[in-house]
Amino acid sequence: MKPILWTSTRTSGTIVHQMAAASGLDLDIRFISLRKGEHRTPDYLAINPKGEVAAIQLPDAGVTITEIPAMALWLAEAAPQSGLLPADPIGRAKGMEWLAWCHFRLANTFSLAFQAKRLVGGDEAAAAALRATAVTRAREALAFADAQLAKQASGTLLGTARVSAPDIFLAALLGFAGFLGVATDDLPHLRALGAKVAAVPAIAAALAREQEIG
Ligand SMILES: N[C@@H](CCC(=O)N[C@@H](CS)C(=O)NCC(=O)O)C(=O)O
Repeated sequence: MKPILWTSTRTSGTIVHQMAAASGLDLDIRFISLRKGEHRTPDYLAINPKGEVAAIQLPDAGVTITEIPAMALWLAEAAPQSGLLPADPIGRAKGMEWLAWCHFRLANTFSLAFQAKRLVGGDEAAAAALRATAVTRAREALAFADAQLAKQASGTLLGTARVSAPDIFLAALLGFAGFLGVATDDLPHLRALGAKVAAVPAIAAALAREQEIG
């Protein structure tokens, strides 16, 4: 049986959907609705007990892989020609380093802004303060990434000609910053990376599919 990518549009699952598209692998991509609670059904919890998207289910192995860096690693291993991660040990470790960096920023910065009200139990003033702090931290993180990208003639995080999994993740954080109203006009290297990722035909097709689904 084909591996199955369980995801949901306009969530962190979109990051894995883009990586899966860039891998060129023949995956069965299944979208579920968080709004309808489809991630909390017994059937889905049997696949991913965390009740979250994304998840890559490997029916033949009887295993489900979760957490973006782990899913990126599996995709890179399953599609070694994709360039999702470099093949050499140092390049691969640096790729994992950037995936971990993006993942940590997503959890401790961007998510705080998106979920501020829920995290503070509905208190509007506390939510506004948390959101403001998170937005400042998001801006700092993106400025750091822009400065690192400036050192690479390739314009990619790992100095590769093709976009890698960390590039896809970082470009998604740039997109999230747009939703949060974080100014990024003065981060040209990051914006150029965002355009480079969006121009990869398989990634553009994946994003267009998500738009269609809504
Ligand atoms: N650490 C997880 C985060 C997954 C996650 O939080 N997914 C969210 C969507 S962005 C979700 O499924 N939320 C369901 C819920 O909170 O009930 C990862 O790397 O994939």
